[in-house]
Amino acid sequence: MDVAAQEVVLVTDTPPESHEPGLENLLTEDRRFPPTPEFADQANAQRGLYAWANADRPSFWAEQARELLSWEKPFEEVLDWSKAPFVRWFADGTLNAAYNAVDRHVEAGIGDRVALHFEGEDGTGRSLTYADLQREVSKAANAFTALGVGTGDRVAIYLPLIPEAVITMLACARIGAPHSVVFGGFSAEALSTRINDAQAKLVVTADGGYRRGSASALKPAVDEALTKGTPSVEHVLVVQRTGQDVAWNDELDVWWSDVVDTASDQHTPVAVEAEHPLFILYTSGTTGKPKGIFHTTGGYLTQAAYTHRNVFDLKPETDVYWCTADIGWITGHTYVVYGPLINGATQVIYEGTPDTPHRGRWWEIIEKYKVSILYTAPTAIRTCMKWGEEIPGKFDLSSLRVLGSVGEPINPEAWMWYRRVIGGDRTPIVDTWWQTETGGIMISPLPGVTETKPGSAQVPLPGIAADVVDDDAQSVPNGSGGYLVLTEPWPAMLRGIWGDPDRYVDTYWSRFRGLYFAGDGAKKDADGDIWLLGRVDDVMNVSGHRLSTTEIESALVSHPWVAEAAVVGAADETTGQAVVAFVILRGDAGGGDQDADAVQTELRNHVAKEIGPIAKPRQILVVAELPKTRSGKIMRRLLRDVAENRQVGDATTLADSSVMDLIAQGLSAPG
Ligand code: 6R9
Repeated sequence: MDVAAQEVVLVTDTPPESHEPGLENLLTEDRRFPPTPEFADQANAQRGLYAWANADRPSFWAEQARELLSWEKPFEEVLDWSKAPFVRWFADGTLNAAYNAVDRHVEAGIGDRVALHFEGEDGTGRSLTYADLQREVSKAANAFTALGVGTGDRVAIYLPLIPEAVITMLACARIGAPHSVVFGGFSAEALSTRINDAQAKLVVTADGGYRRGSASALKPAVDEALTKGTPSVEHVLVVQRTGQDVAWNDELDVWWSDVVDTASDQHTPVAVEAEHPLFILYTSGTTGKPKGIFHTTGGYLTQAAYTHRNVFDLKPETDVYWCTADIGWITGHTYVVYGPLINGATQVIYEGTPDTPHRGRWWEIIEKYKVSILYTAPTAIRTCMKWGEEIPGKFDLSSLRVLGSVGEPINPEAWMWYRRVIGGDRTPIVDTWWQTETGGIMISPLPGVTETKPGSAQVPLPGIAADVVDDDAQSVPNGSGGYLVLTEPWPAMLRGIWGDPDRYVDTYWSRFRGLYFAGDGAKKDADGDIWLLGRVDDVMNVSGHRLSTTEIESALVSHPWVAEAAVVGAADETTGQAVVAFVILRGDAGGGDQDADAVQTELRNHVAKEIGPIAKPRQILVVAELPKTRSGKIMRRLLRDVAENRQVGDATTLADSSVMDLIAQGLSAPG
């Protein structure tokens, strides 16, 4: 059966037996990958970092802040936690983010190092050195100022992943105007809500961008967002990317080529206080209105630079780094813009999709630029698994030396595939747990130090304190599960929810007194290493047993027929909740040739064997796609609607809004 044209299979037989507690499968993972001596010897981060940080956490961070950043006025104060949960770091110091990311490298004599290799989806591209970036960012800063944007004013950014997106973010930082990037795939409605919540004065957009081989328009969404009433907006600045026709409003709209390209390339960065807001970023959130998470300058940049240098073992003189995230996601802020540029890295940015014009596009890019560090999401890895390993096999990936993963728990089998097929069984993998709210990586192996375990993010970084607690906020013993919490303030901590301090306290600090509640389930294994189990809202309760969606998904993906799986709990008269699984079969491994019943039986038995009969899905639905947000998170809420035969709820944050129709059509088709 062809993967693209699969029919949906629906089985509704007996509920799973309820006599097995099970669910130990992730904890019995016994594959281990110690760092090679060669890697360990040359690594930026050595084991001693943990002891150093543990000895005095605030001074450790102060050292990092002094070493990794250039301050206009050095700070004396380090941490102020006296008004917890509102935090201040390095508060009496001043600095500028764009100066740190760009100018100081030019001053240090490395202005001709490439900062960005831009690869357009259409095959066009250009490379910008740090000196180029300094000129471009200065021009944009002058133009924004001329358009009336001052220090403290907010700028909304609605752009494809092109150099102007990075330039715009840095130009905002240069004048101290907090940016609010809205992912280009979001609707006009989502855009207008975010513009209004932040009261943005300027919107920077483009005529369009290239996606899946064609020019897709962006400006019409801005035009529509503005018709909904956005009184704060004074100008819309439009980059010409595709050359497609746009509607024009003479009072508001200005072309980038008219005002930025013609502006002076000399500009003095505005030094701001360490606690000056650098950006607002709205999180998709499963319920309620989106939260405008805001980050400030000194602490955020310290952790961005520190984690980027140590977790990816960055050697700025020789590495070519590529993070595949869009700038509309926090990963794009911290690990495309601020972390790498502050560290003087050379990096690749790619505008388009991995399968345009062919499914080897990413691997071709790695071969072309000799990428040595790759940072991507489990969803992308599983998609590539589904397409088959012969595709990456056609390219020379020998330049790679570190691989990273972020966004969701990575299933052990996807981890193994990533290491073997992409990493040539040679590269360390860093599975990095963090959130929009944490600003930077929090839990991750260190590539020259940690013996890695497929599927586990393992240990808090030096300087970070995390724990797993039970309902009463008590630390759980090794071998048990509970909720992930952060127990000490960290420099890149969110400073709040824009305009709503109470919601900040309620959401993150009320569940457990004095602890930051991350909203993720987690377990500690026998060694005390942390395994992330998905959002707490995704935990199911089947016959009184708490089952994690991640564990069952990992069990399904460990079967050779399965490329991707999403599991939800659906209301069930007998068991309270029942497990419903949505699976995508692998084209290359026999799964596609099986008939529906065989797939059902085989996969249900497989889950029973891997985890226990309690975890057997009541239904397994074979689908061609899963509904995902742009950052690759499966929207289980929508699948739950399907599993419970409800009308599908709000799907506006889906990367591809047609997916739910596809699933619904499949369900009603005979089969
Ligand atoms: C960076 C980012 C945050 C949520 C987080 C968790 C999930 C991210 C993960 C992971 C397991 C990892 N998550 N990384 N779960 N292992 N390595 O993704 O930020 O979009 O705010 O999402 O993503 O559930 O709470 P954000």
